[in-house]
Amino acid sequence: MPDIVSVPARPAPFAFDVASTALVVIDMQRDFLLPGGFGETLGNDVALLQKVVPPLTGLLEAARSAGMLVIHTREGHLPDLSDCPPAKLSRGAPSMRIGDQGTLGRILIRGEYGHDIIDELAPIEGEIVIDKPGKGAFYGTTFGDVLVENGITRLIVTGVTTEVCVHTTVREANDRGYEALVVSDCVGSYFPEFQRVGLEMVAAQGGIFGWVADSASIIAGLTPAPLESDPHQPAFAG
Ligand code: TIU
Repeated sequence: MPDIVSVPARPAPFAFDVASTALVVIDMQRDFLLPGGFGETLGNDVALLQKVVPPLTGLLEAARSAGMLVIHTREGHLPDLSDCPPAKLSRGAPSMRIGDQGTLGRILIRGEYGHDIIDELAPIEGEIVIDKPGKGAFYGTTFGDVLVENGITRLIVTGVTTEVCVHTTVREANDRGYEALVVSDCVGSYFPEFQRVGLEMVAAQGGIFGWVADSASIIAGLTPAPLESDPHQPAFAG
């Protein structure tokens, strides 16, 4: 694999080297993807997020094989809700509120079954998990310190939802000087229109706060091309 990988992206190719780039997987939690969780209490059709899982599984595998740092995040609160702003707790008219007992455990509470990452994308040994109380990965967490400690300057960002936690994190990253690539088929929204426009917003105006590419382009860049067979050699030695 070349030291520097360049992938086709909007608004321009995105170049990165594996050693200084992290794959960030945002909030792929049961609370957002499965019936009975936080996402459903807000009135959303959580099935819409399932399409993210197969391409993200493929990208995660490619990143792991390439030796890239993988960082997962989880949105959620302490059991006593001391880290949940009253405005977040009281907002809207959900069917259940944060901290209420649901079928996957207490809604959006750390340590509960629903708060954890879906089985298909479960972190493996050596991967970092950042628990965050807000929408952005930097607010109230050690995420920024982890990036500095690991010499990370570029982020490949995936997860849910595109216009909420992905956008907030990418905007926070941009303001801190990081270059972030959002993976179009590895981020998802409960609103197809927000998905489309959310991706456009990132790359518009010359990439006002990031880049956008699909997972196939990144996987192709991370995966060494097979060696060309020599046409002068017989296919079988024997
Ligand atoms: N509701 C919604 O679209 N998203 C969130 O509340 N959190 C995340 O995006 N993770």
